[in-house]
Amino acid sequence: MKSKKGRSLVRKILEAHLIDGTLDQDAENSFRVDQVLLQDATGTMAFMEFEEIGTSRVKVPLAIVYVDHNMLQIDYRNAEDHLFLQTFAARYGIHYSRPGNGICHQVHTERYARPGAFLVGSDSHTPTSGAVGCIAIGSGGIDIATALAGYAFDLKSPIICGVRLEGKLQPWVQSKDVILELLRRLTVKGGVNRIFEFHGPGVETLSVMERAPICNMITELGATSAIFPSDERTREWLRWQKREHDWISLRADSAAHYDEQLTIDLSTLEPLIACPHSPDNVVPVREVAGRAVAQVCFGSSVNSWFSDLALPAAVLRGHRVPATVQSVTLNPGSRQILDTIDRAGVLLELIESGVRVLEPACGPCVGMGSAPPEGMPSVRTFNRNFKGRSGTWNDAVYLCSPATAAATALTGVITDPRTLGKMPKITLPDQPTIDDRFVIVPPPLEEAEKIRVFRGRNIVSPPPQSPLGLALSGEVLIVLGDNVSTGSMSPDGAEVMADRSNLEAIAKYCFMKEDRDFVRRAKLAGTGFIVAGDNYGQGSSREHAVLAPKYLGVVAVFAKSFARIHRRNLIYQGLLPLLIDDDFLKAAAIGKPILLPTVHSELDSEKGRITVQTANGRYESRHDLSTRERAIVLSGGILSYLSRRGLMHGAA
Ligand code: MIC
Repeated sequence: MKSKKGRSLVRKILEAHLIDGTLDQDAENSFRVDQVLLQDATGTMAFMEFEEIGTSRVKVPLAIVYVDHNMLQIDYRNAEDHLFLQTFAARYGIHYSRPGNGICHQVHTERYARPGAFLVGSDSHTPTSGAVGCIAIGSGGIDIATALAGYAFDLKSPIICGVRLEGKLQPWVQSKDVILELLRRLTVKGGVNRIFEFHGPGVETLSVMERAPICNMITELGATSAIFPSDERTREWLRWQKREHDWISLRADSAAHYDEQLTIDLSTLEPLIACPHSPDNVVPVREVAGRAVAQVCFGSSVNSWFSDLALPAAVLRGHRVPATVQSVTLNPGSRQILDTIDRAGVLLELIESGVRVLEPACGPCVGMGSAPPEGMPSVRTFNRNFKGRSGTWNDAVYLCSPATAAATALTGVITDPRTLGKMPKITLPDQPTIDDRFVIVPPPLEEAEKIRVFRGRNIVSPPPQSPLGLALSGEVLIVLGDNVSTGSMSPDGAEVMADRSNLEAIAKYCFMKEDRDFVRRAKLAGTGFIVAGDNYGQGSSREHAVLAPKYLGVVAVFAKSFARIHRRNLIYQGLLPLLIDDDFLKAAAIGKPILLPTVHSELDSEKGRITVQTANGRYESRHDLSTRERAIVLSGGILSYLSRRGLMHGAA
């Protein structure tokens, strides 16, 4: 992130929000936050953490909580959690997007994201809003709780990767194929600590609605964010949303400096598909064409934009989905898009062809219903296909564009859409129906202070954070490979996610799909360690992936490398992310004792190493914690850190 001359767009927005730091390579910086978004599944815990800080009202210009994940009300839990969120939001000055209004990423991009803003959100796909030219970053609940209280957002200078887009997409090739191409090239860890900035002549060929899926799935590269310039296409979008007043022109200087550069010639891309069980397991659709599918799913926060739904309707027009396909579903990204496709006649066409229309919510993307049959391909326009995320442990989920999914829904087998002949032309309606009444605006402070927050039976505050001991000891509780997703520590699905507000309840499911004995073993051991390979904790921002193991006694995680958000979640909850090499991983075995005899004093020094005693002898693990991060872990987490420094009650 060097030169000030020839500044990238990322650099410009970061500079405009810089409170502390230099933005130099590897510098620790803090940024002023303009907007905060939360969703229900991460929001309940984040709100309880915000409460700990003891602020009477949020200290950020705009904060919104969207109810979009825990939508299957299978008992009192979600219903009562929603009441907690609604009353809490009103009490503390947070907008509340009611269930049914849509998925946070889509609604935020439609109604609130604006060029040049700095947005943080308690959901890993927050970067979606980068499509309108803002910096949008996902993080863990506790981090977002501090942002709500007005503290700056800390971020080590990201590596800025310029992606030059050239050419124009061919018929049947969509922007989803652009992000799948990036995943094919860079893998699920290729974006760690990077912000991807799209520039070049190909940019203007993509509307904001085509840019959004790319920004959404940048998360699958492990990236910090993605951004497009705010240009005439952005203006067009904001005008469509009746908020052209939010538009400003924002782009990189000519000859901007990028730390890394990539080029994608849009005209050379073909339809791509990510095969089970990783978003980077990408091949051309033609290579897997012909496989019979049991399910096709349209929609979600990635691909619910107008043509994502209108194109499948046009492809399926006059046809019925084959009887061999058990279900074809659509979960629209927002009430607005549902209304828009209804008025445009698209919805009726989809229903007539046999598509099962679900409510605007995350739905099957997070295993909230519509779980597929075991082992049978489910083709989805979503963003993740980690094993079991769909709700069926031995699932076989493929990720692709709406065009490929439409061709597949038509034929019943994975189909390259180019084999369908001429692509139907899609015309955008003049205007969507703008209706913000499903977002409840919080009352003014005097009124808000009288509101009693409803605390349902499943609202259980997390235990207080306590300082790190002088030494740590325990046994190895589990040994894992590369790219373990947070869905392993805290699984998706209606049953488990309903317990997001209750740590004791959710801890029961920790690693349940990998190792049924983990919870019992951890409880018996009392304290212990996780040992894993590369990119540990990829995927979701859910801090429950740290809180649940911590609740069960895990005190530190050894891994070859960590995913960005999960690493931060560990630190902010007072757990040590320790770096190891292959030999340590290979030698690790469940039940083996581990002692960190001098962890406190070593962490309190500049050493960067932590001594580990194992049955095989002495080992020096590494850490890459900044001075502040070390102090946070020593304190036992961010809340304890703030409290010990007399910094509670929110930023001044
Ligand atoms: C996801 O797509 O994995 C989720 C569910 O939206 C998560 C948030 C969560 O776990 O609550 C995310 O991406 O952060």
